[in-house]
Amino acid sequence: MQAAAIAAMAAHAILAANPPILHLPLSPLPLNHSSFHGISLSLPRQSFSLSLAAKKEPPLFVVAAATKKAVAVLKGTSNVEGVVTLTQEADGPTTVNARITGLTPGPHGFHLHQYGDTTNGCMSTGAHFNPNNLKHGAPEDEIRHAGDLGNIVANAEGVAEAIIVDSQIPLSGPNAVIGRALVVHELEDDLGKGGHELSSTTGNAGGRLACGVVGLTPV
Ligand SMILES: [Cu+2]
Ligand SMILES: [Zn+2]
Repeated sequence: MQAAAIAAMAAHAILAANPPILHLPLSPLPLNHSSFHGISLSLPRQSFSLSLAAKKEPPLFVVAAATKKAVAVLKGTSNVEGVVTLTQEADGPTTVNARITGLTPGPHGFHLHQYGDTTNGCMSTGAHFNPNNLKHGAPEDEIRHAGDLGNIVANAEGVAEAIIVDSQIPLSGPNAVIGRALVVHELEDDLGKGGHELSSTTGNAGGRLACGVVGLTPV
């Protein structure tokens, strides 16, 4: 409700700002008849101050700062499946809410991969999302792929439920993860510290059990 109200106010602000901006082209009017001088002289002055005010508080910024929500439905060739939601308030961190079933009990690597392409199953989602060209790591590491979300842990029933808060997987802007894919792996992600040749690229997390493309959903 609050976000809708802000959006409505922003929409109103845009509408209210439009007439003064539209008045600007009227400034050549002083070339017209002398009887209109009084009006045409005062109008540009008014529109100048109003358009300055509009620049100070761009209404579009308010709209862009509203809550954003996305969802990924994970599926694969096994019976592993799940639903993951991603929510971001303004420019804050993204909260990932995951529930994945059909896993073997224990930790499983969980990453945001580069592409939302599942033409060849989870294999075509590419490598870990890595806009800063760094090595694989843990979510809390400074040196990590943006897509490194660590491990999710399945219980004895094979169900993994996790809430992850991360600031490197925004839902808008140049590094937005909309259109990319979430992948859950066969094995534990060693977070780059396992000493395996794959540790610095994939955390040696094994096969890709299920994946899903991150898409926008209503807030
Ligand atoms: Cu992965
Ligand atoms: Zn990684």
